Amino acid sequence: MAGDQQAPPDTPGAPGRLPPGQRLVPGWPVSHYGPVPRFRPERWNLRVFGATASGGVHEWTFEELTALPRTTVVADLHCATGPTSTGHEWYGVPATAVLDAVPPAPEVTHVMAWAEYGYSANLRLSDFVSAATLMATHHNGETLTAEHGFPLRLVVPHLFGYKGPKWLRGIEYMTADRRGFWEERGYHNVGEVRREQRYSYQEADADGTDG
Ligand SMILES: Nc1nc2c(c(=O)[nH]1)N[C@H]1C(S)=C(S)[C@@H](COP(=O)(O)O)O[C@H]1N2
Ligand SMILES: [Mo]
Repeated sequence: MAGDQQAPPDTPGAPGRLPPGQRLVPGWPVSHYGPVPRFRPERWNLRVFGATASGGVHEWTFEELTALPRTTVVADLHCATGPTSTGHEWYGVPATAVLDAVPPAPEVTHVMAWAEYGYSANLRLSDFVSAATLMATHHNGETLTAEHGFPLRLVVPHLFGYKGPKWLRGIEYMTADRRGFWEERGYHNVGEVRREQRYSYQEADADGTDG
């Protein structure tokens, strides 16, 4: 690992451009709660459910998912506890492709992103449809590794890392907000990096997002 390597100044997340309160860490640490799930292609699906416009549930197998539009996003990864890793080129399905394929009911305001073992993260619909939000299958030109979320991981570059579930399995359309896994355990309901929204005790200052 290139421990003392510094990104050039014009690279997103280079030291000069680190968001407030973040520190650059070498390489790409692995950080999550619980075990790393095993991918079983015959059982795997991505499920879109909740307040869909049709009222139905939509499921993609992994093969079907790879037929959706693809995009590349370069972004840094900011953990709410401080570490930032840089140089991530994500490739995968833009979140907007989910909305196009499975339209939400007009009342939908939030989504819950679900992962294996019940991990979840709630997002405002506006964060989910942000142009840089994607469901990544690849990182720096290679298939995601198991510990970084293979086969599918949500990436929401402007939000802290806990808003991007690794081992993504579901998108639930919601007509009201509901807290996800870390949001129920003291982390900020919104999680915007730029505004340093790390912990739930800060929420009184966040515009109307009190849980
Ligand atoms: N399923 C799942 N996804 C998760 C987490 C987790 O505990 N479970 N942790 C999140 C947190 S807090 C961070 S900072 C990033 C870390 O991603 P990395 O291990 O690829 O660096 O994963 C996020 N996605
Ligand atoms: Mo994190």
